Amino acid sequence: MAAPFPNLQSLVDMTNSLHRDRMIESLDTSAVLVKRKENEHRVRSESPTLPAFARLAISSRARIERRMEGPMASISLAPAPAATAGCGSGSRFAHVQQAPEDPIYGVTNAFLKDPSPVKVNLGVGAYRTEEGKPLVLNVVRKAEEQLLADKSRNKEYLPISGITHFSRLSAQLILGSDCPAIAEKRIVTAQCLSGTGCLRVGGEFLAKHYSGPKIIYIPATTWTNHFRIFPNAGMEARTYRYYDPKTKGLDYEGMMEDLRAAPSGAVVLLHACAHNPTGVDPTREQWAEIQHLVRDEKQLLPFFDSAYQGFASGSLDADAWAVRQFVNDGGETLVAQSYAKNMGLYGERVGALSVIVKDPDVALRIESQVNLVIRPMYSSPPTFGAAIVCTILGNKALYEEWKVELKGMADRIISMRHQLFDALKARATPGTWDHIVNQIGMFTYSGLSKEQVEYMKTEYHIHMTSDGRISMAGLNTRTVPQLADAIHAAVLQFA
Ligand code: PGU
Repeated sequence: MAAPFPNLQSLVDMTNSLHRDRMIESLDTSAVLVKRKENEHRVRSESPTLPAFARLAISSRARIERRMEGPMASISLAPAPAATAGCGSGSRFAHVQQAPEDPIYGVTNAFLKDPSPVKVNLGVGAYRTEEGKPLVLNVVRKAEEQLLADKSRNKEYLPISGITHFSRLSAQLILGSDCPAIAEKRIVTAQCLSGTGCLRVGGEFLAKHYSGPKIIYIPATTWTNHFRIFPNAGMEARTYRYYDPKTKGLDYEGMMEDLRAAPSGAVVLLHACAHNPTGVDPTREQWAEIQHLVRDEKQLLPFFDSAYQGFASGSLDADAWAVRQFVNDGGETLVAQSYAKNMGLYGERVGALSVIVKDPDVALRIESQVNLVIRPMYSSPPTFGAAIVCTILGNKALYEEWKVELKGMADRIISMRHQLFDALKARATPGTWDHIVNQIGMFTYSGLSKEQVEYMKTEYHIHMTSDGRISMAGLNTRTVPQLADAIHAAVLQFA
């Protein structure tokens, strides 16, 4: 019978060499860090001020190198010393570094770990009821019941680009049912995995097939995931100025200047409405000038991220206004739509990516290439969430009911803005707080500093992202005073 390790010596050699490589690598890392520190402080390596840690790293490396020149047998197969075992010695993944925590999911993790009974999560942009509970819309429940009762439904794979009916209804929702691009078949819409999936697929399609510069301009202050999605998709990400902390409003001049300086034909990411995290949107006059710059001056390609249609104003049409202006001028445009917030389908991962072009033949070819991006990524999208959307958008009564529920969510958020503003006024909290009522959508970009946010977490168990963003949808009448007290104390503490 063959021995379990036919060549024990080669196993010993392999393990030893892994240990050695890991040790040398980690010591080299230490030496590099030390070198950097040396440069920073202009400390010469022979200087007696060289830290003990540095001397140890350098001498240990020399020792190990000397040792490895001797017979392999002199190194035992014993477990690696504690110091290297800690960094995963022996594993082919030992070099893997701990990734930084996601700025938004990290808040949820900290909230879950907080044992306080009064803790409040104002981090993630997810709607909560006045009772602080996640909400499943009534229309969604009704659609689910209809779907479950329909025994003709099956679990077959969807086509690569999802349910065709879903795509048509989604395009109509964002562009308006009278949109010429739809009638002229100059549009390709694919069902993707919520807003993130649309942006990722759209980004990769552009990286592979866009004839202009593969550079996307992203607002300097934006949803943090944008900065990962596009480079991962193969696009170079650059920023344009967007938010002015002094005015807590749009840095319109800065934005125009940066877009004017972009290479002609570059892609520009625009938030369709309710800019995340700032809650600051351009006015309609400013949009018209942005459109002129994008289309006529620079031939930029607009890529709209629409994650909050209906959430900003309570009106689906008003919140789609900017997108429709661009699409209806006949120019080419991409749109990523999410149903996470406006239908509360967060975890169902339902979204639609539309590419609107000038020519129906081009649209057909684009469709084939978008499919080729999707197929090796996740093959085809999930069924149930999109079926819910189809049921609601395809049924007049349910659609009307949805609009009422959507407005209800938007109105509750707006009412939270007023309650928080009034509570700070009542406390005479130093500073101006008008932006709480002036900003639009799910978030207030409070202007609170990292230190203030940290203080509010430890002293008041209020959890929010470190940039001072408050998810207003997570607030309710009961928690407004707690937040106002926390803000008041934080402002006084770090005046
Ligand atoms: N685009 C913007 C501007 C967003 O704010 C979000 C979600 C998305 C796209 C993607 O949403 P999907 O769920 O993929 O449709 N931003 C939320 C949700 C949490 C997160 O970071 O994914 C937020 O809290 O900012």
